[in-house]
Amino acid sequence: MAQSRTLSIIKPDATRRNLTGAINSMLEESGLRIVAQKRIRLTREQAEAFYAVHRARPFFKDLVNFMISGPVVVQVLEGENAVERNRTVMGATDPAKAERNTIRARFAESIEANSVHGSDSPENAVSEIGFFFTPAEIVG
Ligand code: IDP
Ligand code: MG
Repeated sequence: MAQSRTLSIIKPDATRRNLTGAINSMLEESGLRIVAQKRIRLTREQAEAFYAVHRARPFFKDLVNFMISGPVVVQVLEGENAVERNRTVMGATDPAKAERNTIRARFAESIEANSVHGSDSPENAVSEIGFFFTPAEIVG
């Protein structure tokens, strides 16, 4: 079966509550493999660039402030249909609408502080992975 990759971010609300391991377990149980991972603090410039597609949205400034409010864990996940598989285990953006036993239903604090990011298409996955990782840092 063809393996593909996606970018995941464990957001500051989750690192603050020491949920990195719990979230990684759910990712692994869903069939994804963590093939690169690092804990970093985003700069404001990085957060603005990463979420540039949302620049015009009313929540943009708050979102950037939230994403730089604490450490994040950026990771590359590998598996079959990695983008879709990760979106499924993440759950809906709004935790109130997320399916039971998804990461967001279990852990998210709000629609903004929703614990995880996941790429939304294979094309965006490639560019988002390249935003944080060099090929040598990804060990499949
Ligand atoms: P996604 O993370 O499920 O792909 P997007 O629509 O791409 O959702 O939004 C990016 C991030 O922006 C969300 O994960 C969340 O942190 C934040 N966000 C999205 N919609 C809202 C909103 O209506 N209010 C506040 N923050 C939001
Ligand atoms: Mg998105």
